[in-house]
Amino acid sequence: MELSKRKFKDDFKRMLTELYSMDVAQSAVTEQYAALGNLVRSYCSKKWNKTNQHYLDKKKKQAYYFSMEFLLGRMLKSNLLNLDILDTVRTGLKELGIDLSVLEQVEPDPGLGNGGLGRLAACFIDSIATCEIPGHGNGIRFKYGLFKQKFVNGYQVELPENWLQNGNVWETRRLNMAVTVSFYGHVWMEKTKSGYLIPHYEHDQRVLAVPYDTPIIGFKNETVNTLRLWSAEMPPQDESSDYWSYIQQRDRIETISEVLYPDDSNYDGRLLRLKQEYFFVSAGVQSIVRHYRKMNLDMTHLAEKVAMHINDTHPALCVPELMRLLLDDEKMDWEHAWNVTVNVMSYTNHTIMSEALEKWPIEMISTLLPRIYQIIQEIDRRYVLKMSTLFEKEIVERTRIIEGGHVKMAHLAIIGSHSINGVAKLHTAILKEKVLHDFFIIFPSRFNNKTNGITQRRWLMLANEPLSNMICDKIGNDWEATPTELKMLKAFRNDETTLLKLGAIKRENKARFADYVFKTMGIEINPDAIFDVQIKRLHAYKRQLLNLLNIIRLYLNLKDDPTADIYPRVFIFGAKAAPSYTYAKEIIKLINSVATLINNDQEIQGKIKIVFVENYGVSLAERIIPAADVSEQISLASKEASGTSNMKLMLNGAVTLATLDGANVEIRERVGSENIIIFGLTEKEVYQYYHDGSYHAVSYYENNPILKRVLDTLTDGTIQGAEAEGWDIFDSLVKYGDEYFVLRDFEAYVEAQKKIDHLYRDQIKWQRMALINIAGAGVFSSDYTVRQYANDIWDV
Ligand code: GPU
Repeated sequence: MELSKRKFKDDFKRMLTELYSMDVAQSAVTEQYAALGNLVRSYCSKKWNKTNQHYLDKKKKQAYYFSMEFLLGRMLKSNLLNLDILDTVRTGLKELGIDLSVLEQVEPDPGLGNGGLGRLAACFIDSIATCEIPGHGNGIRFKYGLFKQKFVNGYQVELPENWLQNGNVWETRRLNMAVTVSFYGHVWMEKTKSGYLIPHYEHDQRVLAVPYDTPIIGFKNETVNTLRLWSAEMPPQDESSDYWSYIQQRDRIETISEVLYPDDSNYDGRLLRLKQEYFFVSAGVQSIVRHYRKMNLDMTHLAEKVAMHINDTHPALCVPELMRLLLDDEKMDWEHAWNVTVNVMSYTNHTIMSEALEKWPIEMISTLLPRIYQIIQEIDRRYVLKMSTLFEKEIVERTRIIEGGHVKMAHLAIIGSHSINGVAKLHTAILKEKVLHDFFIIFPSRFNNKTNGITQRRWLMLANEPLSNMICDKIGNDWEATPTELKMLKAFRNDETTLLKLGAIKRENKARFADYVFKTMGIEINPDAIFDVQIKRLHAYKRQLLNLLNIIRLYLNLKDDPTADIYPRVFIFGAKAAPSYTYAKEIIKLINSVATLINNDQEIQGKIKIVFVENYGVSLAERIIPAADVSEQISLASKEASGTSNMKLMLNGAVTLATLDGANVEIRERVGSENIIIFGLTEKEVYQYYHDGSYHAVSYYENNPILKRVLDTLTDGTIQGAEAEGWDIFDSLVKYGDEYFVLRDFEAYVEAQKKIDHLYRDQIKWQRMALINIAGAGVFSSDYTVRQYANDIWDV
């Protein structure tokens, strides 16, 4: 947008006066932040309204991304960038004596997600608006985001994250668009003379779903889409109800949108979670159908105007909920309603891990959602009836929705969608060949791949301005709109000046991060050391342990010989564990204990250090990623569906140290095997081990003396303060079979780490690798990913 510095300064001062009756000198940073936030919102409000009006006037088909999680991160700078007023605002504020970067920190980081899945949803809605695709997010306005992590004596402690405490400048409450969601009670079907079945709900509990809308601003364009998050409230009071039962009832209802479940890739079958899922699904589907009705079109053509996307199985109840509205409200017959539903719905699978697959006990669903359960039963009955004529009994039994006393949500999502996608080529192949093979036999054409992506705006232009500026100096700014243009950087692969400049920028970013670490944690780290980064949820399959075992090995080397030629290294971890995931919490404690041991051992002269940042999240990622030299992507092959931090880190010039898992495979395709360090078992080898059961972890312990010595430190008192954890972890690896092949991959990992130590010493060579990684990262822009969704799946 057009905005002069002068106008901005006037607007800003006026806003401060309007909101707080203050001038700049009197105001506190919190007030300045709120004034700026409100101003930015007012700047986009016209475009927002116009976008909506345009969609309505042109009767545009719109996509709705249903997701339990949207891990947005702070919005202020991102909105300024996308409105193309970042520089104007920054210098305008400076002239008023205000530092924009200080105001940025005032904004709470809304943690409405656990990890990759939620952050993907956030990158997607940013890209959807940027690519001028008519598409919106639909989710829950959790009062409490993901817990705040603290370390107390090295143990993870969870504290509530009250992100809404000081209000949220970006949202608009729209009470007039509230809808009612119904739980419990009984349904009975009345057959009318004309043959329709009309449901009657008795004694059901009604919840008012109130939408809060946040504008999602496209990058330097006219599109402003909507993220609609629903909040659960008490419906208008019934005269007859008594006061105290009203209060109790209100509390019960508000609990629905109170807190995000802190589980990542793990299923927790609690009733409240099922309530949350149905709550935002029903509210979203109802409001979409209501909006469609405004256009006065026939309901049988819904799929021509609406696409609904099911982000993992959490919103799978979209399928029976749309059926319910079409059957009960629109009086459509089953076949037509089913046809419409399947054409509207699409589903993304984000994991092959069985512990993440949702399956709800029949009695839970049928009690909480009686009408929905009837519909699921009918979907299941018809599925079995139809497929039994075409396929063997066994395959139909294995793929049906209701089985073994449970409703299988993935089966519901697959049967009810016209498209099922995985999130990286390897992941999709495993779905087709292994995990969802039965479904692939039945619905081969529904399966497709959409490799994940990340937005280069947040993860390069905002997080790493020095690098972003340097890239513009070298190749201009076409890459901002067309990220594959980053490939032009390759022209500089042999230009020493460019390579050294790249190294200098990285060095500055590392120094800035080192300052931050010193100020916040009191740990001194050397910006000339290799910054080796593993940032992701703590999960056994992601193998933070493999990283740790190598660190212990290095430490033992240095203890044997303090002059050993080890290139200085800082190992940086960021990871939250689900509060109930004991093993993951034990690993956190162990890493922290090893950190205490190593960081305080004078003898090793600071050659290796461990920094485990507290409360890892989007804002911390924005500080760490620009400072990373090495990107650890070391999951057991086949287990990481895609990964997205791998893409963010390469985009910032880190070299990937990886197994051939998830999107790492495609990163290698882009940069060539000389510019990525690959090690470890392949997916085929892992499946072979499963097949022949021939993995015996204990023999690796017994036959590799280095590994044995490392593992023994877990139990021999070397690592103080984590004795119980050390034993549990030792046993999990040596005694209980080492589920994720940590010991099997140890030697290969050590060799790969040695290679990095060696490569880094030649800075020209290293920075060339960094450059080629940046140049190859363009294809992983979520702008491309969402265009593929829009073209191949949503048809918008
Ligand atoms: N993922 Br299932 C999550 O972050 N949470 C989940 O509950 C499930 C999957 C991740 C995958 O682990 C990661 O590999 C992928 O890149 C990401 O989803 C986005 O697809």
